[in-house]
Amino acid sequence: MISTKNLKTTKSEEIFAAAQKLMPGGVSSPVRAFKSVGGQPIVFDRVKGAYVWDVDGNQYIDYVGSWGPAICGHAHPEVINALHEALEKGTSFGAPSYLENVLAEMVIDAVPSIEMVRFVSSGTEACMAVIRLMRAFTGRDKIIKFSGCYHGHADMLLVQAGSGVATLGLPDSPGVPKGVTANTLTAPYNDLEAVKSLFEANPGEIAGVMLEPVVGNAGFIPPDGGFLEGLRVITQEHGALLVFDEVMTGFRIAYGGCQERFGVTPDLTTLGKVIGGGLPVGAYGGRREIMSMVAPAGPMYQAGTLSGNPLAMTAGIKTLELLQKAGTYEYLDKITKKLSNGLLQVAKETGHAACGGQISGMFGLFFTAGPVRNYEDAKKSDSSKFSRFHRGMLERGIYLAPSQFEAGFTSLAHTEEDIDRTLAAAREVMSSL
Ligand code: KE4
Repeated sequence: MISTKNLKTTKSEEIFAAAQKLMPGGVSSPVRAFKSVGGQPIVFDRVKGAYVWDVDGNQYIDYVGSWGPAICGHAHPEVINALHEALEKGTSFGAPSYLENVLAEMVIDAVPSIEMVRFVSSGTEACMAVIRLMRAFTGRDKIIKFSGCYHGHADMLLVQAGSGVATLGLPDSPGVPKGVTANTLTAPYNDLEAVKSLFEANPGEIAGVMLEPVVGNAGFIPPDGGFLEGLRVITQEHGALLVFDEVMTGFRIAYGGCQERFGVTPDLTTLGKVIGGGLPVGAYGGRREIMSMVAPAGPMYQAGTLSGNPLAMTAGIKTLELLQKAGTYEYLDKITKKLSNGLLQVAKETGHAACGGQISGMFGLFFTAGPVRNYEDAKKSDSSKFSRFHRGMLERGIYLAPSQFEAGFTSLAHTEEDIDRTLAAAREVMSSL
């Protein structure tokens, strides 16, 4: 394994070597292993604000933010204090708690499509449950997803998925029976004609369409104008449901997510990451008539021991309270625009074909002239150049997502100085690529 030169990473290497004997790939989630960018993963010791420190004492500006939850900055003092108080009352109830009412009300007030919500413990669980709900409500079995979109690791969604599946270049996954994915149809992102053809070829059989309304799991890919609106019309025409997987974009693209920002209201929405403030949470919600099918109100079964966990609810409530402060999304947009535009400018000045962009606190960069409108385009980018860029930035104290097929995240804790430092490092690295 190539270790990151110049950085003292002795302890990281020792700990990771031991980890690889204990856990598959030495990690609890594949994308953390740096497989696609090469080099040793950095073993974190602690995080605070926009920064992480590794076990060797190196400090980095963090643009992963635990893959989205750290939108207020890592270990925000108000979140930590709220958790200290909550801890005194116990760590898990397995019974109704008022905290669930509070966070449910905040989610319902914020997200246009959500009239009722169910909490679970991960985005994967939320996406699994929402597929079952789509099928229960329509009585239809087929679903449409888009290549490069990732909706967690449930069997029926591991079809042409993004994120770690794309990162590791896996053809999908062994262990998923053909029968399970037979009902999962895929289309290229931003291709309304392909969706229309699938509906025409499967009349009355498609329960609904599920997508990342802004893609983060094939790198950052925004919807073309009219794409989301078109999906809304097509699904309504065919009596199918439209589901926005906002696990990553929820409360990040806007307080009300993509559906608020783009003005397109789906029938169902999945959430995660930010609403847990760094603790394990997922959620799914939507129109009352659909959600009323979920047990025990209705017949569609879904359950979870730690669902609605009081600590996770507490961290989520405090995080959303912080995000409600005036100027939050303007600030995220401002600093992330400066970062994204800066990276593209540096690439241009150092002679590298690059494209990318940002919306609010989410951004991406591809080493290709572009445009990148779907996963097929994303795969044409120079991912080996991305790997060298990633390592060069790491050596200069900048921690980017360790894969071309991931988005980057900023937080309210990132300052203009952090962005300037990042761009200076990018100029050095890109000049040497
Ligand atoms: P989790 O089960 O990982 O909480 O959520 C799955 C999921 C669902 N939908 C979207 C749009 C997602 O982005 C995710 C998870 N995102 C990845 C990052 N691309 C999590 C990081 C990881 O897998 O380690």
